[in-house]
Amino acid sequence: METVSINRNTKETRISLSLKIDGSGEREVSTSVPFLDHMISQLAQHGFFDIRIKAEGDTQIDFHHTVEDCGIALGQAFSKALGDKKGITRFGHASVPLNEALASVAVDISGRPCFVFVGELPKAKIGDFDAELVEEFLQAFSNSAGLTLHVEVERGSNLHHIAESIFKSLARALDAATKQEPRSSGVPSTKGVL
Ligand SMILES: [Mn+2]
Repeated sequence: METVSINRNTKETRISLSLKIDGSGEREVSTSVPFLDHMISQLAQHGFFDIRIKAEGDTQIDFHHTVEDCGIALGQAFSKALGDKKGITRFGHASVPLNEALASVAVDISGRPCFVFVGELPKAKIGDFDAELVEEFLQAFSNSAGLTLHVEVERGSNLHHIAESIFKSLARALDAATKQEPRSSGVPSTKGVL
Protein backbone atom coordinates (compact mmCIF):
# COMPACT_ATOMS: atom_id res chain seq x y z
CA MET A 1 0.00 0.00 0.00
CA GLU A 2 1.24 3.42 -0.92
CA THR A 3 1.70 6.53 1.15
CA VAL A 4 -1.22 8.91 0.70
CA SER A 5 -1.48 12.59 1.50
CA ILE A 6 -4.40 14.71 2.59
CA ASN A 7 -4.58 18.47 2.83
CA ARG A 8 -7.70 19.88 4.40
CA ASN A 9 -8.15 23.59 4.99
CA THR A 10 -11.17 25.34 6.42
CA LYS A 11 -11.70 28.64 8.21
CA GLU A 12 -11.29 26.71 11.45
CA THR A 13 -8.37 24.36 10.80
CA ARG A 14 -5.48 23.66 8.43
CA ILE A 15 -4.34 20.07 8.33
CA SER A 16 -1.78 18.25 6.26
CA LEU A 17 -1.09 14.59 6.75
CA SER A 18 0.43 11.57 5.15
CA LEU A 19 -0.30 7.94 5.95
CA LYS A 20 1.25 4.62 5.08
CA ILE A 21 -0.89 1.76 6.35
CA ASP A 22 1.67 -1.03 6.20
CA GLY A 23 4.37 1.00 7.83
CA SER A 24 6.43 0.57 10.97
CA GLY A 25 4.91 3.09 13.36
CA GLU A 26 7.08 6.01 12.31
CA ARG A 27 5.42 9.27 13.09
CA GLU A 28 5.63 13.03 13.29
CA VAL A 29 2.57 14.23 15.12
CA SER A 30 1.96 17.89 15.78
CA THR A 31 -1.72 18.79 15.99
CA SER A 32 -1.39 21.69 18.47
CA VAL A 33 -3.43 19.55 20.89
CA PRO A 34 -0.85 17.70 23.02
CA PHE A 35 -3.17 14.95 24.29
CA LEU A 36 -4.37 14.26 20.74
CA ASP A 37 -0.71 14.00 19.68
CA HIS A 38 -0.28 11.38 22.40
CA MET A 39 -3.33 9.41 21.16
CA ILE A 40 -2.42 9.57 17.44
CA SER A 41 1.07 8.43 18.39
CA GLN A 42 -0.51 5.37 20.07
CA LEU A 43 -2.38 4.67 16.86
CA ALA A 44 0.81 4.86 14.78
CA GLN A 45 2.95 2.85 17.19
CA HIS A 46 0.56 0.00 17.89
CA GLY A 47 -1.07 -0.15 14.45
CA PHE A 48 2.27 0.02 12.62
CA PHE A 49 0.99 2.98 10.64
CA ASP A 50 3.39 5.68 9.47
CA ILE A 51 1.63 8.94 10.22
CA ARG A 52 2.81 12.47 9.63
CA ILE A 53 0.25 15.04 10.69
CA LYS A 54 0.48 18.76 11.19
CA ALA A 55 -2.59 20.68 12.27
CA GLU A 56 -3.25 24.26 13.17
CA GLY A 57 -6.65 25.33 14.36
CA ASP A 58 -8.72 27.76 16.35
CA THR A 59 -7.54 26.31 19.64
CA GLN A 60 -8.01 29.72 21.25
CA ILE A 61 -11.75 28.82 21.23
CA ASP A 62 -11.26 25.26 22.42
CA PHE A 63 -9.89 22.02 20.95
CA HIS A 64 -13.18 20.85 19.42
CA HIS A 65 -12.69 21.88 15.77
CA THR A 66 -9.09 20.74 15.64
CA VAL A 67 -9.78 17.34 17.17
CA GLU A 68 -12.81 16.70 14.98
CA ASP A 69 -11.04 17.82 11.81
CA CYS A 70 -8.00 15.68 12.55
CA GLY A 71 -10.42 12.74 12.81
CA ILE A 72 -11.94 13.67 9.44
CA ALA A 73 -8.56 14.04 7.74
CA LEU A 74 -7.19 10.80 9.18
CA GLY A 75 -10.35 8.97 8.10
CA GLN A 76 -10.01 10.39 4.59
CA ALA A 77 -6.42 9.18 4.50
CA PHE A 78 -7.41 5.63 5.49
CA SER A 79 -10.17 5.58 2.90
CA LYS A 80 -7.83 6.83 0.18
CA ALA A 81 -5.02 4.43 1.16
CA LEU A 82 -7.36 1.41 1.18
CA GLY A 83 -8.65 2.25 -2.30
CA ASP A 84 -10.86 -0.55 -3.65
CA LYS A 85 -10.06 -2.65 -0.53
CA LYS A 86 -8.94 -5.65 -2.59
CA GLY A 87 -7.34 -8.40 -0.55
CA ILE A 88 -7.75 -6.82 2.87
CA THR A 89 -8.88 -8.78 5.94
CA ARG A 90 -11.74 -6.29 6.46
CA PHE A 91 -12.60 -7.14 10.10
CA GLY A 92 -10.61 -6.55 13.24
CA HIS A 93 -11.16 -6.67 16.96
CA ALA A 94 -8.90 -5.84 19.87
CA SER A 95 -9.10 -5.27 23.56
CA VAL A 96 -5.95 -3.75 25.00
CA PRO A 97 -5.76 -2.93 28.71
CA LEU A 98 -3.87 -0.11 30.34
CA ASN A 99 -3.60 -0.84 34.03
CA GLU A 100 -7.16 -0.73 35.45
CA ALA A 101 -8.71 0.47 32.16
CA LEU A 102 -10.00 -1.80 29.43
CA ALA A 103 -11.68 -0.87 26.15
CA SER A 104 -12.74 -3.08 23.26
CA VAL A 105 -12.82 -1.99 19.65
CA ALA A 106 -14.34 -3.84 16.69
CA VAL A 107 -14.05 -2.57 13.13
CA ASP A 108 -15.50 -3.51 9.78
CA ILE A 109 -14.02 -1.69 6.80
CA SER A 110 -17.48 -1.78 5.29
CA GLY A 111 -17.66 1.49 3.35
CA ARG A 112 -20.64 2.32 5.58
CA PRO A 113 -20.01 4.81 8.36
CA CYS A 114 -21.51 3.58 11.61
CA PHE A 115 -20.21 4.51 15.04
CA VAL A 116 -21.37 2.91 18.27
CA PHE A 117 -19.91 3.99 21.59
CA VAL A 118 -20.87 2.06 24.71
CA GLY A 119 -19.89 3.42 28.09
CA GLU A 120 -19.66 6.96 29.26
CA LEU A 121 -16.69 9.22 29.55
CA PRO A 122 -17.40 11.76 32.28
CA LYS A 123 -17.60 15.42 31.24
CA ALA A 124 -14.15 16.06 32.65
CA LYS A 125 -10.71 17.11 31.51
CA ILE A 126 -7.59 15.13 30.80
CA GLY A 127 -5.07 17.90 31.37
CA ASP A 128 -6.63 20.67 29.28
CA PHE A 129 -8.34 18.18 26.93
CA ASP A 130 -12.10 17.58 27.23
CA ALA A 131 -12.56 13.81 27.55
CA GLU A 132 -15.73 13.98 25.43
CA LEU A 133 -13.53 14.89 22.44
CA VAL A 134 -12.36 11.27 22.28
CA GLU A 135 -15.85 10.36 21.10
CA GLU A 136 -15.94 13.32 18.68
CA PHE A 137 -12.68 12.21 17.12
CA LEU A 138 -13.86 8.62 16.70
CA GLN A 139 -17.20 9.67 15.21
CA ALA A 140 -15.45 11.90 12.68
CA PHE A 141 -12.92 9.20 11.87
CA SER A 142 -15.60 6.55 11.35
CA ASN A 143 -17.64 8.87 9.12
CA SER A 144 -14.86 9.86 6.79
CA ALA A 145 -13.12 6.48 6.68
CA GLY A 146 -16.40 4.71 5.88
CA LEU A 147 -15.87 2.46 8.84
CA THR A 148 -18.21 0.53 11.09
CA LEU A 149 -16.64 1.18 14.46
CA HIS A 150 -17.83 -0.18 17.79
CA VAL A 151 -16.07 1.04 20.91
CA GLU A 152 -16.87 -0.19 24.37
CA VAL A 153 -15.35 1.05 27.58
CA GLU A 154 -15.51 -2.00 29.78
CA ARG A 155 -13.88 -0.59 32.89
CA GLY A 156 -11.47 1.95 34.21
CA SER A 157 -11.23 4.92 36.53
CA ASN A 158 -8.38 7.02 35.18
CA LEU A 159 -9.54 8.98 32.13
CA HIS A 160 -6.09 9.14 30.57
CA HIS A 161 -5.84 5.35 30.84
CA ILE A 162 -9.32 4.81 29.40
CA ALA A 163 -8.64 7.04 26.39
CA GLU A 164 -5.31 5.39 25.79
CA SER A 165 -6.82 1.92 26.05
CA ILE A 166 -9.35 2.96 23.38
CA PHE A 167 -6.66 4.21 21.00
CA LYS A 168 -4.40 1.20 21.53
CA SER A 169 -7.34 -1.12 20.89
CA LEU A 170 -8.29 0.88 17.82
CA ALA A 171 -4.70 0.59 16.58
CA ARG A 172 -4.65 -3.19 16.91
CA ALA A 173 -8.14 -3.66 15.47
CA LEU A 174 -7.33 -1.46 12.47
CA ASP A 175 -4.00 -3.17 11.95
CA ALA A 176 -5.78 -6.54 11.78
CA ALA A 177 -8.54 -5.28 9.48
CA THR A 178 -6.20 -3.54 7.03
CA LYS A 179 -3.78 -6.46 6.73
CA GLN A 180 -3.65 -8.34 3.48
CA GLU A 181 -5.41 -11.70 3.73
CA PRO A 182 -3.21 -14.10 1.75
CA ARG A 183 -6.13 -16.42 0.87
CA SER A 184 -8.10 -13.60 -0.73
CA SER A 185 -7.32 -11.66 -3.86
CA GLY A 186 -10.60 -9.89 -4.50
CA VAL A 187 -12.81 -7.55 -2.55
CA PRO A 188 -13.86 -9.30 0.70
CA SER A 189 -17.60 -9.05 0.19
CA THR A 190 -20.24 -11.31 -1.38
CA LYS A 191 -21.47 -8.14 -3.07
CA GLY A 192 -18.09 -7.74 -4.75
CA VAL A 193 -17.88 -4.11 -3.67
CA LEU A 194 -17.09 -2.38 -0.39
MN1 LIG B 1 -0.34 7.97 28.31
